[in-house]
Amino acid sequence: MGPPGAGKGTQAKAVADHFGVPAISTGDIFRANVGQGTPLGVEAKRYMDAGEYVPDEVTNKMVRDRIAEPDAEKGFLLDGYPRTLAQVTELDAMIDATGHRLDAVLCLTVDREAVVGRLLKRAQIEGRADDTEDVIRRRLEVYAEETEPLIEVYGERGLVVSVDGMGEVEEVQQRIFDALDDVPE
Ligand code: B4P
Repeated sequence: MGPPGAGKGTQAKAVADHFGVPAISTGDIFRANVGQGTPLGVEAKRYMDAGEYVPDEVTNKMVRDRIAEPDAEKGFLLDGYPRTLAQVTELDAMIDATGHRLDAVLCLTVDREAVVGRLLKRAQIEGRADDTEDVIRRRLEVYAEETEPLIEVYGERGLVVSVDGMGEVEEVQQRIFDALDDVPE
């Protein structure tokens, strides 16, 4: 978990590889569908381009289907999900139904100026439609309204592992591994 530009996608792959599980990124799945022009992609694009969240029903169904795939049988890392309270409830139900357990909720903390700078830099390299200054501002607002409160929800369950996301990618990665070492098996 973390605001747009915190480094979620950047770090997720390395953490998932380390634990030998797939990294399931809702943003990546949406972008792949947008690229292929599927009905899901056409619907998601409208929201993503405006900096809004894709509706919960659509996102929840997509994650439920992805988690049911064989490579997720032994566990998985979720990148960018859950982002709303309704998604938390749905994830709880999915976890119960599949016999999995939520081990930790990793939260990357970063300064607002740093995330804006990172996303504007990515805009120059990748040209993502949601990396313009106006859309970034909206994404940060939506994050504060919808997703930040979830940190308290998971904090009350004792699951939050907070990691400083400032600094070089490798430095942040090392902090993540150190913090996860302290999570009980
Ligand atoms: P995401 O794909 O999750 O986009 P993001 O929040 O920008 O994070 P991302 O993982 O891409 O970026 P990162 O911080 O790694 O979501 C995109 C959209 O999809 C959402 O706005 C929403 O519309 C939709 N969506 C996704 N999940 C949803 C859900 N559950 N419910 C509803 N809608 C959903 O990296 C950003 C940049 O920073 C990169 O260029 C990276 O290279 C750079 N960077 C990373 N770490 C750095 C470091 N330490 N130093 C310098 N640069 C760094």
